[in-house]
Amino acid sequence: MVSNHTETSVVVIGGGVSGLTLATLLRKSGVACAVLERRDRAYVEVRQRAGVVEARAVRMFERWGLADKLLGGPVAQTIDYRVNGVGRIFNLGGDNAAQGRFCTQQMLVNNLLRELIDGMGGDVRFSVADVTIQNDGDGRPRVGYSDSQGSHAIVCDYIVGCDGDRGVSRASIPDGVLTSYSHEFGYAWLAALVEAPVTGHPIMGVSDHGFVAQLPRGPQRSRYYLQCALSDGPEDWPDTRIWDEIRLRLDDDRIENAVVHDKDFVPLRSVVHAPMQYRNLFLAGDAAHLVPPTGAKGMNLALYDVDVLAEALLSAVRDQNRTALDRYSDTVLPHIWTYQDFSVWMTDTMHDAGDPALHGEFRRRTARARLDTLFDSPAAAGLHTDYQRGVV
Ligand code: RFL
Repeated sequence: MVSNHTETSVVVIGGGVSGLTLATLLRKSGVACAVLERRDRAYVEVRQRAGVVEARAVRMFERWGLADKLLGGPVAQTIDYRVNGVGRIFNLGGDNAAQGRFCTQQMLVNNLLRELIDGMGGDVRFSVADVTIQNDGDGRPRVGYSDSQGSHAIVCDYIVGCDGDRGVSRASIPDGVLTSYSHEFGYAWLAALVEAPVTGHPIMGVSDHGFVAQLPRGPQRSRYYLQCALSDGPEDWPDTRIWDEIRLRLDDDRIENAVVHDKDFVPLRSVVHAPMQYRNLFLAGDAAHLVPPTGAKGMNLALYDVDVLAEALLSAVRDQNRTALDRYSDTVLPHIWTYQDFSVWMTDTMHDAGDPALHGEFRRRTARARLDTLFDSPAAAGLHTDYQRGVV
């Protein structure tokens, strides 16, 4: 077995959307950086998740001169909020509205890989295992890992943990440093990728039988989300049940069965780990916080973190000024809490307004009143639009 020691400025652990975006921003700015990813490139390229890059994040990519290379075209500026099959179209547009761009997380990750590795010769090491972090303040930080060639160590100035909720970065921080704040909603979503496009507007559907959504995932496909029990698994949801429930919850018998490509079960929960830094280790994206997917903010918050972090790392590396880096957690957390609040609002509203067995008739009526307010009050509609765009 070979043992290698190398050196760089920033080691990014995790080559998902946050790690690859950060590495691309740093590389573009001339900062030396290596990404360690435990999966192989083919796996990372096909992993499916989020769908829309919000308007704030579009502006961020424009600012870094990357929007046209990385993002797709403008996204639908409407949401069809349905209650038991009756639709009302909420318009996110308006004159000169900053627009989100349609870009599945998979498309963005593929474009980032192409730009970073194939375009800029970036250093992304796939299929690594046994990542260890030395960040005890005694000398420069050091990241160890192994791969098919043997064991390796990288000496660096800064480490960024972009390795999701179950990664090694947050776990390496000593007990007592971080506080975890969490909320469990008590139900889950079945996420089904199907061979059927959205034909009208993206749908967020309230129904007496539980929540249902249909969101675009390319010209031929869409993803349906169905509220289900936390204990549910694939054996509880054969394809025929999925289509029966979609027809029932949207109150539309005309919907035809189509191919279901995959089914994922996602427990709905909200978590923040704070502070998002310890010595020379910084956490970004799902490694630091989780939101329920109802507000479609997880990827967008990850992009926010790495935007702030990239600027702070540039100041630290290029100008030897650590002020912004030391304030990283304090800078991003207010934004994270704002969108935690929006995600809780969306989740409670869309689920409480549906099946009264969940939280009772009183909560159902207040949640439906909240939805009505979006259509009755221009002030409420304006605020909702700003949340959707990510500019609150
Ligand atoms: P990722 O994308 O999970 O990437 C983490 C990477 O770290 C690697 N890794 C390791 N590498 C090295 N060593 C280790 N020990 C490692 N452990 C893990 C992993 O292999 C992976 O490559 O986290 P990141 O970058 O923080 O990005 C977060 C987003 O992926 C996430 O927030 C979104 O997908 C959330 N999300 C949505 N966000 C939106 O903004 N809009 C949406 O519409 C939206 N829909 C969704 C979603 C998440 C969903 N699921 C699956 C929870 C819909 C669903 C169903």
